[in-house]
Amino acid sequence: MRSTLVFLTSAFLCASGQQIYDIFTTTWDRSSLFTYTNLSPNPINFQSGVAAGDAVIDISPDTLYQTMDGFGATLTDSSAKLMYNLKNGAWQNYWDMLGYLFDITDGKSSAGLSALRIPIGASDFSDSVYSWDDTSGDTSLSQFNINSVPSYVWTVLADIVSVQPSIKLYILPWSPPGWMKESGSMKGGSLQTQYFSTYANYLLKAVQAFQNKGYSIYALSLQNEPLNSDSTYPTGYLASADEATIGQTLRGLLNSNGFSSVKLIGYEHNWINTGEGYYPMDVMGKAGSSFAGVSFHCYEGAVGAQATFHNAFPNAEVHFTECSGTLGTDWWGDIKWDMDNLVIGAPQNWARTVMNWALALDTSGNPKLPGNTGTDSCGGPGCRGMVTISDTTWSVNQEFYTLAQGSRAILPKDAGGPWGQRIGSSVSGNLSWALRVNAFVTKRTNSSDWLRYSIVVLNWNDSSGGSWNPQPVSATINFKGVTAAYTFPVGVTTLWWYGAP
Ligand SMILES: *[C@@H]1O[C@H](CO)[C@@H](O)[C@H](O)[C@H]1NC(C)=O
Ligand SMILES: *[C@@H]1O[C@H](CO)[C@@H](O)[C@H](O)[C@H]1NC(C)=O
Ligand SMILES: CC(=O)N[C@H]1CO[C@H](CO)[C@@H](O)[C@@H]1O
Repeated sequence: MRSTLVFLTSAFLCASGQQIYDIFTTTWDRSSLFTYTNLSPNPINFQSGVAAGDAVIDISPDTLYQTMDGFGATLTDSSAKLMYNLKNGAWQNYWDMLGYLFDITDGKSSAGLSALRIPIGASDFSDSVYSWDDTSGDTSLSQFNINSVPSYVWTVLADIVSVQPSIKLYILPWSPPGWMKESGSMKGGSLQTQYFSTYANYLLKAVQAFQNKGYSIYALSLQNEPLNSDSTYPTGYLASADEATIGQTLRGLLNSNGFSSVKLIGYEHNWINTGEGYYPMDVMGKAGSSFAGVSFHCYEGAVGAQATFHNAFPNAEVHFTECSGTLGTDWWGDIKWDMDNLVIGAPQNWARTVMNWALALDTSGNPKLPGNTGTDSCGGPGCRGMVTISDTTWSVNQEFYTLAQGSRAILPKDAGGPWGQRIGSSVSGNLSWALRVNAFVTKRTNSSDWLRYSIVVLNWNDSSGGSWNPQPVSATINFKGVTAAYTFPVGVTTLWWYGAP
């Protein structure tokens, strides 16, 4: 009896082939907001003889690109402070929020953020200007103190890691300690040559200090936005040749202190300066064996710069580590831009990560560094956090929905199992322009289990002849010789199916 049952089950699987059961949807009119639909018991079948839709999505499962590290945001001091206050004021709301943001468990309707950027010292979203060693001239770094970080950061980090123990931590300073700079201040200026090796040791100590607190560091950068020196908040200029030099020293220090797995990431700045000889190219050209790759921000240039870099250094990693929403902008317009350029565009241009700037801010884009009220950092209307926290309540913004829709497509199917890897996809047909599509395969712990194939789709067919006219698109998905039909609403859709390895 038992063996008959097993036989019937596998016969059923073979006969039915791939099926779509799981769909997450966010629509332009917000009638669906990262809404999960389970089609059971009426899945969409992949079969032969299905007529082509108005848009035809072809999946190329054998065209394999980069494996994803995941989606995320930056835990600034300000974000941590707001989250900590939420914990004290409304314990259950806080834990609900952390679960919705960070739980990667298969089958959960949560974003499963898996990359977290943490400043080493103050940023423009801190209560005060501080580094982890503010003792002038302390070249032995005897006064180095990781607990100069406000304690609420450690509380919130511990809670995040309790929800998502495999989260990848990316750490980096907004400035070296002021005394190492010719300006004498963390606000602008550049590192003095005489402190290059001291600074490398400072960064090694940061990695060691996290390790001593129980956190393994995944990646380390030498300077946030090294071409931005601003006298109103922690920033620092660091020339590409100097980043290469210090990176080589730091790589040696990390390797000889048991941190050879910590990735060094260069550049950390905008989608410009990517021609031959420019910053990211220069760092990799001079110190390519010390750096795993480089990371980009969104505030200038276009995402295609990532591909320009990749083509010059095909073995180097590309990360996308910062973009911020602006308060008061159009919700659906932001969804379209973020999907096109970040959630779909960045991985299609080789990024392994897609990160928003602030994890959390209040309704006014605060709290900012006191005195930093000008237009220099998050000026004008202010920056929007991925989450808005207002006293004891929290809500998520457009940046949450786009990243969540992307993240669910690449999270491990098996606990502790492999992450999603980008695969080939293309769109044709009369309405091909209406869809932006990216595709991934997630491998399994047991090599005989079926692989998960997922697609993330933006339908931005929202107007015709200049007038507002949101239209769903009847599409077909071609996969290994069979076809599934699905009508994509105007908005974002993430769906998946399983296929034999
Ligand atoms: C595209 O439109 C043309 C003309 O309207 C039609 O003949 C053709 O079948 C359409 N193709 C697809 C793939 O829908
Ligand atoms: C992998 O899955 C196959 C088929 O279900 C099973 O027979 C095998 O025992 C599994 N292997 C492991 C290591 O779990
Ligand atoms: C702008 C535009 O061309 N919109 C198209 C959206 O899709 C419908 C059909 O589903 C077309 O009729 C519209 O022209």
